[in-house]
This record gives sequence, C-alpha cells and structure tokens, in this order.
Amino acid sequence: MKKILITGALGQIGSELTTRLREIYGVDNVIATDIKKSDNVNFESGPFEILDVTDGKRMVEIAKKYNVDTIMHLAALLSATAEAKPLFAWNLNMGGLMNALETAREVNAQFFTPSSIGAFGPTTPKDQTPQDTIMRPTTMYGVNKVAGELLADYYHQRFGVDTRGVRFPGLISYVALPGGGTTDYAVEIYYEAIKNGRYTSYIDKGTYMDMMYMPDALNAIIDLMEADSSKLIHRNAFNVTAMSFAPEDIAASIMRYIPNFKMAYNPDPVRQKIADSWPNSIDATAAKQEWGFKFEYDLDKMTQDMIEKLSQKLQIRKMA
Ligand code: AKB
Repeated sequence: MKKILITGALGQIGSELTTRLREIYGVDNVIATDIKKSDNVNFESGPFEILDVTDGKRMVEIAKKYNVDTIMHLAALLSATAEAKPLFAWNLNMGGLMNALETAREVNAQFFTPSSIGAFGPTTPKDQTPQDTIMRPTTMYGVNKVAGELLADYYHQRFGVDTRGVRFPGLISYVALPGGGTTDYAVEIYYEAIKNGRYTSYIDKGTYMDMMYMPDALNAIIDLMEADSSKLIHRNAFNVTAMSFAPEDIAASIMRYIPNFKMAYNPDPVRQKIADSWPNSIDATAAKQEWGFKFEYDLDKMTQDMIEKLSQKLQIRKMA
C-alpha cells in the first residue's frame, strides 16, 4: 500500500481509517473521498475529492490522477436504512462496489471492502458461526453483502485483482457516529449514558450480536491488507470479532463506571427482526490462522476507553 484511495472517508470507519493510514503511509498518500464535505478533519488534513461512488467515470479519473495502488471502498448504506430503502440500497451498495472493483481492475490496485455479520441469515448456525456456512440473509443489506463477497472473489479469480475483505461485526467508536445500522445502539448507549445517565434500547434484552472496538477494526484492515497473499485462502470475506454481548451486558459494563446508569427497553420491530436473523457469535479462526487476526479490547476495556474519550469529547465528567 503506497497510494490509497478511500471512498466513504467521512463515515464511521473512514473517519478513523483515513487518519490512521495518513499516520502510517504519509498524509499525501491517502486520498480521502466522500459524497460531500462536512466538518470532518479528513478533508482538511490531506488530499480530499468529492466522489459519488455511483459515478464510475469520476472514480477512475481520481484513481488515475493520484496514481493509486490501493482502493478501500467503504461507502455503503447500513442494514436498517437499506431495509427502509431497498432499491436505493441496491443501486448504491452494488453500483458503488462494481465501480470500485472496475476501477481497481483498470488501475491494477489492491482492493478492500468490508462485508458484515449481516451476510448471515436465520438459517445460519447461530453460535460460533463458522467461516464457511449457510448464507441466506433475509435483508437487502445482507443480500448486498453476500453478492459483494462473491463479486470480490470473482474479480480476483477472473481478473487477478488482489481483493480482500472482512465480515465486520457492530463497530463501536467515539470519533464518528454510525448511521442507519442495527448495531448502532451499542454506540448510542455510551453517548446517552454520559449525557443523561439513561438509555432506552431499541434492541431487546437477550439479543446477542458480535461487536468490535474501532482500534481493533482498523488494525484488522491494515493487517489483512499487508498480509502475505499466498497465505490467504478465503479473501472475501473473513469472520472477525472481539466480543459478543446483549444490551444488558453492555449496560452492566457501563454501570461499573457510571453506577447510576439506567437502562430501559423499547424494541424497534424492524431492527429487532434484523438482529434476530444475525448470529449470536461468529468464529474468527480462519482470520487468525491465515493472517494472524487479533484484538485487544474486550467489553470492559472498551467501555473504560469509550467513557474516558467520549467524556473528554463531550466535555462532561461523569466517571465514578
Ligand atoms: C449494521 O448494523 O448494519 C452494521 C453491520 C453489523 O454491518 N453495523
């Protein structure tokens, strides 16, 4: 990775990945792109281009302009929004991915795009879901993710593009908010705990999903992209996870630092149904064996860091 183009660079993953890659590979070697500017630091701290990922011609132009050798395609709609706007989701998620893969083929770039636990469905084994298993998702997002994994494998086999990906669980971070996901409750809960001391969860008690803290997710992307290609059997896409918890577990973890925190439940039928169709926990053995995947943060370590960093960000001191 010497010159990296990122799509969706102002989103939840992109915001932190861009900063991290600029630290490692040099500010001018990471070209951030997104559909519009915001107050995000990424369009001021280095090269930034406006890019709508459904515009394949412009994507190729930008890739050629900067002579990129790596494309990290992050721009996509998440599960709950995709369920509300399925046709728009298909056009954006699949159209954007096809353009990004075609751009990678044309400029001979290495390629990363995230898949998700959303690629699994209700007939998938629920606990310690294996790397290779039944994948019949019942959401538009899941359909996009399975098709995306297959497409990325296709571009590798057919055109020799060095495609790589992971199936991310819910990602938790204090820098940029996610938007429109099913696992977003696990981020919102920290904001509400610090600001108001209470949270009403739209996901019901007893609903387990895999999660990961953003620093571990960034390491996973970089380690996979730097991994020896000859050792990769799966490529698109590896199960990765750091923890599996239900809403009551994260509430209990928060109460260790904010003892008066109060949790209530008011399940949202759409997001609850999506969550119920996903695994309780996934098995990351293939990622560990093929490229040495590891993580540092478990639930309590993440909670401690989230509360500390978010309190600083929100300038509120509520640590016990
Ligand atoms: C979502 O909830 O849609 C995402 C995901 C798990 O892919 N966070």
